[in-house]
Formats: sequence, C-alpha cells, structure tokens
Amino acid sequence: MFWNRKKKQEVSPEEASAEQIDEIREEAETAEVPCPVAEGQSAATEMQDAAEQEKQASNTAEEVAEEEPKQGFFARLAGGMTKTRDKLAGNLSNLFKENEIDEDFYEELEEILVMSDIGIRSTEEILDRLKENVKKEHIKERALCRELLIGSIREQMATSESDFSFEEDKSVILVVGVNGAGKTTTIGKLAYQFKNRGKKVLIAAADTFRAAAGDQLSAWASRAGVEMIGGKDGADPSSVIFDAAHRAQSRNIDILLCDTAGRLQNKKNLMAELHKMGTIAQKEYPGAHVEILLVLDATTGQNALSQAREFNEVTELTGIILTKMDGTAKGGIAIAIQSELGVPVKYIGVGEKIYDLQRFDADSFVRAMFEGEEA
Ligand SMILES: Nc1nc2c(ncn2[C@@H]2O[C@H](COP(=O)(O)OP(=O)(O)OP(=O)(O)O)[C@@H](O)[C@H]2O)c(=O)[nH]1
Ligand SMILES: [Mg+2]
Repeated sequence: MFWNRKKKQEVSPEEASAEQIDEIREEAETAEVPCPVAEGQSAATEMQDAAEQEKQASNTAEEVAEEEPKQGFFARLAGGMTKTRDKLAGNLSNLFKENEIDEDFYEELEEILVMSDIGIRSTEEILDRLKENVKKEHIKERALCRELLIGSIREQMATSESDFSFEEDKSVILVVGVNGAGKTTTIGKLAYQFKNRGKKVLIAAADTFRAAAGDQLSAWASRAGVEMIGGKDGADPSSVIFDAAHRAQSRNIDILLCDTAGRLQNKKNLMAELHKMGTIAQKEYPGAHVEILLVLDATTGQNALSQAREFNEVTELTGIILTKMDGTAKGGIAIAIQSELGVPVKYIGVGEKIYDLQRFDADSFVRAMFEGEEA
C-alpha cells in the first residue's frame, strides 16, 4: 500500500488504521454528517436528486466551457511565465553573446540559474551535466551550450505517462498543502477537466477546520458541474473522507477529489491525519488508487521548496501541483523541487479561472521559460 514504504512510525500502521477506522465508522454511523442527500430520503428521491444535480451540473460545465479563451494553453503558460523568462532570458542572452567557455562562463551561468530560483543543488547538477557534455561533444562555442542547457533541463523535468495513469484508474486524490497555496481552486480546476473528459467526479470537503471552506468548495463544485459531499465545520476530516469514499464506491465514481485543511501542525499530527485519511479512502473504496498531491504556491519560491521537503517527510507524495506560475519570476522553483525531491511536478496553475490548470509538460515548460510565445 502507498504508505508502506513510509518512514518509521510509533504505532504500527495496521494496528493504528484498524482502530482509527473503527472509530470513524462509529462516528460516521452515529453522527449527523450533512451531505447533499438529506437523511431519510428514499432511494428514488436520491436518484432523482442525483439526476437533477447532474443535469444542472452539465449545464454549468457547458456555460463555463464557453468562457474558455481561444488562446491555447501554451500561449497562456508562456504569457504567465513572462516574468520568469524575462529575468532568465535577458541574463542568458548576454552570457551567450561572448564566446569563450571558461570558468567565468560557468560561474556566471551558475549565478543566473540560482537567481532564477532553480536552487543551488539543481544548478550544480545542471552545470555538472553541461560540463560533461561540453567535454564529450567537444563544444567550443557558448551558443551551443544554450541548447545543451535547455535539453538537459527538459530531460530532467520530463514526466512519464505512468505518472498520470491514476487519471484513468479509479482514484482518490488527497490534495494537501499549506493555507492559501491554492488547494480549493485547484480541486475546482481538476474537477472541471476530469468532468469534461467524461469522468464521474465527486469532491469531498474534508477541510472542516476553516469556516466557509465548504462554501468556497461548493461554489467550485457547481462551476465544474460535479457533486460535492461535505461535513460540519469542525467535524473529523476523516469522517468526511469515510462518507465520500463510501459514496464513491457505491456510485462507481472515477475520481474522488479531497480538499484538506491547510494548517501544517506538528509533523506527528499531520502524518497521523494524512495516514488516517489514506487508510480510510483505501478501505472504503477498495481497489482505488490513492494519489497524494501537494499544492505549492510558486510565488513563494524557496519557501515552496521547504514546504515540499516537510510534506515529503510526513507522507508519501505522489506529485506536486505548482500554482500561481502566472505573475511570478520564481518559476524556476519547479526545477528545484523536481530535482531535490524526485517527486514529479504534475500540474501547473497559471491563473484563477477554472481552465487555468494544465498537466505539466516538460517541453512546453522549458519553451515557455527560455523562449516564450514566439518559439
Ligand atoms: N494567479 C493565480 N491565483 C491562484 C492560482 N491558484 C489559486 N489562486 C488564488 O490563490 C488564492 C488562494 O486559493 P485557495 O484555493 O483558496 O487556496 P487554499 O490552499 O485552498 O487555501 P486554504 O483553504 O486557506 O488553505 C485564491 O485567491 C485563488 O484565486 C493560480 O494558478 N494563479
Ligand atoms: Mg481551501
């Protein structure tokens, strides 16, 4: 199971999860967990409501789809990454004007990459690879180094098809991250995309910590045209996951997207909570793939990297979503995170609209970062 490869824990995962699940099961059976279907409704009314909701949902999805700009995602990505590119490209073009490949060249290049939030560690890796290739291919001109540099970053950032296989499986996606990173917005965007691809999507509002978090998510769910299941403010988030996973199984849902609270309490609690959610999702929706996606705000640069490190210590992240790539000069952080954590960046957000999210694609990213729209 996904957490089995995880770090040392004081209680054995099997014991802990069995106890926790019993607790949750009891709570869920006795507690009133408000959800879109009120208690006591007959199965027929439930189905009618579901059909009605689905009808409204598809109307909403169509309305939203009409708003989507004609401009392709690459153009929007390149537009969004203007600040990152301006910072990097201007400096690089001066550097590549000269011809000699000497120590000064490597030092200057190092400075430019570090300044672009690519991070010291990944910059060193990039430079080592560059030096090796320059030697191997007997390169004598700086201009040719540019292509090598871009190619090696592209290779480093490449995702594999299997990174996205969960999109085609039955999946429970736990979306985690600190306050304000963009979790709720991203869930809305993901729900919209999956729904448009014909998937049956359900959203679980497991951020029961912050008042009004459920309302915000519910607005996104209706914009995306999908159903949401919620819990009372202050309810145990795992009880929401329990209900949602249960419903996902009974309704044969393809993708269950779970919003979680943004607070990063002490590591032990966070680890226990995420572990519990994962365990419950797996038990209540057997056979579903559990994906844990960390949402990071790219504008926070190196801070996003340290959050990624912390979360990666407490849970087994399966991917990163970088939001707010628009309007930041710190887009290079994507490279630092991928290189340091070895966790793939799977999606990037370039705006606040429902269609402003895309699967991460190394080729487009590198083009947007180094070359821009005209490339
Ligand atoms: N420009 C831009 N803004 C974004 C993007 N993604 C999210 N936002 C904005 O970031 C702010 C916070 O987003 P939320 O989705 O509420 O963040 P959250 O992680 O759910 O926050 P909490 O629920 O408080 O933990 C909102 O104003 C969003 O519109 C993006 O890709 N680009
Ligand atoms: Mg939120």
